[in-house]
Amino acid sequence: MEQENKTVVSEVAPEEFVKKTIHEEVDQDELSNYSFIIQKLFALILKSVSKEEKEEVFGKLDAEITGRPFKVAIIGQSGVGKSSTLNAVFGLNLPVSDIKEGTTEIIEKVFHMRDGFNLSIYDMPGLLQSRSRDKVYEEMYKEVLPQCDVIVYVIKANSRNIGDDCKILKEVVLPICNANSVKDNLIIAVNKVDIIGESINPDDPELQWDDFRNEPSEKLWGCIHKKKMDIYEKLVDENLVLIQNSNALRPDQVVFYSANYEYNLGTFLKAITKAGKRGWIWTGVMGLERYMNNK
Ligand SMILES: Nc1nc2c(ncn2[C@@H]2O[C@H](COP(=O)(O)OP(=O)(O)O)[C@@H](O)[C@H]2O)c(=O)[nH]1
Ligand SMILES: [Mg+2]
Repeated sequence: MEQENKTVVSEVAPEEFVKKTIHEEVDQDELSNYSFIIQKLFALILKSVSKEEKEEVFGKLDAEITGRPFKVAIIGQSGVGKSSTLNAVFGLNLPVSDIKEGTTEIIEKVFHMRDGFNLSIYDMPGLLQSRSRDKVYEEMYKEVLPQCDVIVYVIKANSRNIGDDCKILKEVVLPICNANSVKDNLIIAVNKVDIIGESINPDDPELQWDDFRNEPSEKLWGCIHKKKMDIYEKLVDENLVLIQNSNALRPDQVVFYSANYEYNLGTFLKAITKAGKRGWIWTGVMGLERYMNNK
């Protein structure tokens, strides 16, 4: 295992980024149930097929699943909930609020899940820090995003203005995705829907999250819905989300959820499943089991 060094933010703009890979072991207890759902499904479908054909299909399936890791890039400003989202959606145990501002390292964290399946995570900083640093980050995005099966861009639902995020998505992230034919891998993840009410009126108990039922009250649900529509409207205005434009995202590539309350993760999972060519692998291999255990 490689040693992780603390990055010291220097005043001088760095010329380039550094790449390193850290391997992490995952607690096997929770994951002891051998055989992935996708393999079980294939076994059922192929019940009456010859042994040779079955072996061929399983060989190809195994190559897809274990032949290379499932790669996820997560982008967003510090504090939007990137680590919390990875923990909630992918069942990880990353430190939250682990401020790592200004790093110019590309760190690939490889999680050895089970039965040869590996999950690779790239935790990427958001742009608009400083012009020189943004240049390096943009180069980092160009290097990493084309390799990823899922690219998650995290926004806070309680932001007053998502203009900056729209600008980054429109001018940097989406063009990189389109240039590398990975636009379908991109998910705009709108986190922290639980605190939309608090940012409207912190004293209104009806706008507080219902911890007991783990869902919004009717009044808060109304606010969340309104916010959702406002965000969609902005994304459509900016040509980021459009149904009849092959360079824009589909509406279902935008998900609204709460990482802390693990609320609406089903929608997130659906978006991952539909992502690009390999999104289904996560659901078939790990996600569906995790989702079913969660509900
Ligand atoms: N209320 C609320 N807080 C959240 C949510 N997700 C993350 N947070 C909090 O936001 C802070 C930053 O989260 P973290 O995952 O470290 O953000 P990162 O810097 O983007 O990785 C922490 O205090 C989290 O507990 C959420 O869904 N709801
Ligand atoms: Mg983090």
